[in-house]
Amino acid sequence: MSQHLLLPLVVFAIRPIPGDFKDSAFGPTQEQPEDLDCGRPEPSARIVGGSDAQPGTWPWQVSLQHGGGHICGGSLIAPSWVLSAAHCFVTNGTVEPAAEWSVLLGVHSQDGPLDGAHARTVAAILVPDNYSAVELGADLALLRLASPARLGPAVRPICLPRASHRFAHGTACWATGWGDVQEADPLPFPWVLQEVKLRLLGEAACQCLYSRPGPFNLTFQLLPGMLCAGYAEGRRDTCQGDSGGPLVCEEGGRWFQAGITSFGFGCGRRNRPGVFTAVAPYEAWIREQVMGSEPGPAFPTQPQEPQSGPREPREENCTIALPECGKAPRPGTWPWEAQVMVPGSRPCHGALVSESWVLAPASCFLDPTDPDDAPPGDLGAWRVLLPSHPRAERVARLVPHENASWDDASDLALLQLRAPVNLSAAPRPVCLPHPEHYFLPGSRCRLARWGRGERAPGPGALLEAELLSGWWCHCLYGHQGAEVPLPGDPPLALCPAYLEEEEAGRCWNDTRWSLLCREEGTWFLAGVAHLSSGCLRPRAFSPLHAHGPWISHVARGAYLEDQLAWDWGPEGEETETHTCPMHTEHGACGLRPEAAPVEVLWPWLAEVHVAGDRVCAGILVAPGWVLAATHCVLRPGSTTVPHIDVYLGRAGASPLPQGHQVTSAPPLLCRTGGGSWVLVGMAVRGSRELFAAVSPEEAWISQTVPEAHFLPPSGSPYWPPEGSDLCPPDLAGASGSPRAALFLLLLTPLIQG
Ligand code: 4AZ
Repeated sequence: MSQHLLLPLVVFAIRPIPGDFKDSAFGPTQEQPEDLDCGRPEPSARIVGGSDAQPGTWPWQVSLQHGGGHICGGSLIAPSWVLSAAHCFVTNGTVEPAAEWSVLLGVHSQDGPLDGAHARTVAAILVPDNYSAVELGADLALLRLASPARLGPAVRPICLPRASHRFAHGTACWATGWGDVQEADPLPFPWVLQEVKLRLLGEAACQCLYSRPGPFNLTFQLLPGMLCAGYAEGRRDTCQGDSGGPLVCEEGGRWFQAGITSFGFGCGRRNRPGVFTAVAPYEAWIREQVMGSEPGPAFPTQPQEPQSGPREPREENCTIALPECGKAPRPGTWPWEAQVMVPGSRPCHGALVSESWVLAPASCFLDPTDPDDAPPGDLGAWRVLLPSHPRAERVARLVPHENASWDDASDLALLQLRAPVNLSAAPRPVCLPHPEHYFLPGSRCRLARWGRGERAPGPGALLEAELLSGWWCHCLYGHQGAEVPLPGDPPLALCPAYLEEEEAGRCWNDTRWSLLCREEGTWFLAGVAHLSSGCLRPRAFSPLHAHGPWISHVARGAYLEDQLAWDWGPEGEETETHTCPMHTEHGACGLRPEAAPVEVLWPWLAEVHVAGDRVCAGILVAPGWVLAATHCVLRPGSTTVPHIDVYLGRAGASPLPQGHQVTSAPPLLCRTGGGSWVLVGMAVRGSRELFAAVSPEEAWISQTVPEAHFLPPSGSPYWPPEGSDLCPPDLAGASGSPRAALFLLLLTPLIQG
């Protein structure tokens, strides 16, 4: 074969013109000695889920360099021509100057030169006129080299398919490149060229996969001139940095380039195969661009008998692509629940995230207060118990998160099992969210045991929870003036509302939970509770989104799953930018969760039970203080303070005991422009409609309760447009309105648990 490659250029000059080329079908006996030999690597011996290529296996693979680094892949199609993707070179509709690019040929590892490796500058970059954006097709480009490549064992051209060439669905082809090995996970040093075997998918199958639920309202229309390759289950794929590189298929002992790596949704995701520019439909365009250049690319005739894959398009559907993670036969029995048994300590609860890896809090195994605490060396005695799995699994490796010892939100470790377990109905891994996953307010969630925490006490062991609005939770735990992140940005915290702690009236400080949220019947590990959230309720859970890349980097093959539900209604409340209101060390004041069980709708409302028979409304103004109307607390003429009980977090939720008399003392709350609620007035004795303004009492209240928060002048209530029946403006000034007679109740520590 090598003698063909070393043919002198003059022989190429008498090569048949492309139109006549179809007769020169290749094959050992039919080959014309004067043809540019293509698609034959020297016999010899990122890609996501691939492996290191052997040197010389893919001699047409080139690296396109810009600013001194690898940007895209490409393929050598003729000594002076490289085929790549348009999107590598087009910015804001303009093709970048060719002079800024160079081409590395014959490279195996980007670290060092190989025999025969060399570089060429680029003389011209040609992009089809109808290219505008990757998802609209025509994503291909031709690069004319300033001088021809030196062909040799490490540098050879690939064969191009004619327009009539048909690659059968199901054919196993290969994609190559130096791209990322996972989303946001670059190929590590020494950057050895990666190869991955991908199956060609039929148009219907690809469209069907891309129509399956995904984040937001993802829709994608496969267009003519595109082809898909990969697997419904994901895992093997091209990724960022592979773009422009070739997808090649062997037919009759020769390699043809079927596609150019173009795009996809993420990398290696289930139901999201890679999308390639199909090369065959662009035969005419390529010939037109290279016209007059000798030797030009070779378009050998397709062999009559393809060696792999059926010729006829197979009818394909995509029903097999359902998630394999996160399916639980019934809530509360979790097939991913893992217990890590370390001799001498209580079992540590974690979650199975793939056949070989368990995620658990690092603090189960490391002392979080001692950053120098070395991970335990002897894992030999550790065992992992999994549901419906008779054997206790051994642990091969413990990988703590790099920030585990100082950052609560990163209190995570991955444990690798010595041997992978067989996945079935149980054990089965939980699904993990990608970084842009957005758990919708109102999502049905559950709390599950996590770490060494005790089982939650009390009767409500099911621990059902409902996710509250992201904006509310972000502001409760965030800082005053903080901007609420848009969906997709990892939120600071996830706040689920659940009843158990509220009912028990105390805070289970030593109980740790993970937060599981369900989408379309599939459970995701959405977050884990950190201990430091104290007793501020609802508790904050650290979202797991941000850790997806770390988990999949360590535990290759962890089940990161696309968002399966995304429709949050027409208002798009969560997509609006918000700024967090007034904030104290106890959280933001005046925030009312939008989607919440009724008892937390007015989270500052207190039931004040006086002398066992009267009930009136109080307002929580600081963690230890409730404000109530004097007439509610004291009998007329009496100065003796009766016995008072205050109930929080249940206002209006529970029926009052027989014989209780409800004393009328409703508070008046108004909403500020910033979205927080402010106490404006307290009802005067005997009225439900007439309110005494609270603001004249500011000095007295703030003297008694320094933690109470008063809105600064700029934060005055937002007066709705005329005609609205909310908060009439004359109440704000309070002049002429009755004086409030108020009582501040100092609470006993019961409230803090
Ligand atoms: C990219 O950004 C890219 N998984 C290339 C291929 C794929 C996704 C992204 C397909 O260059």
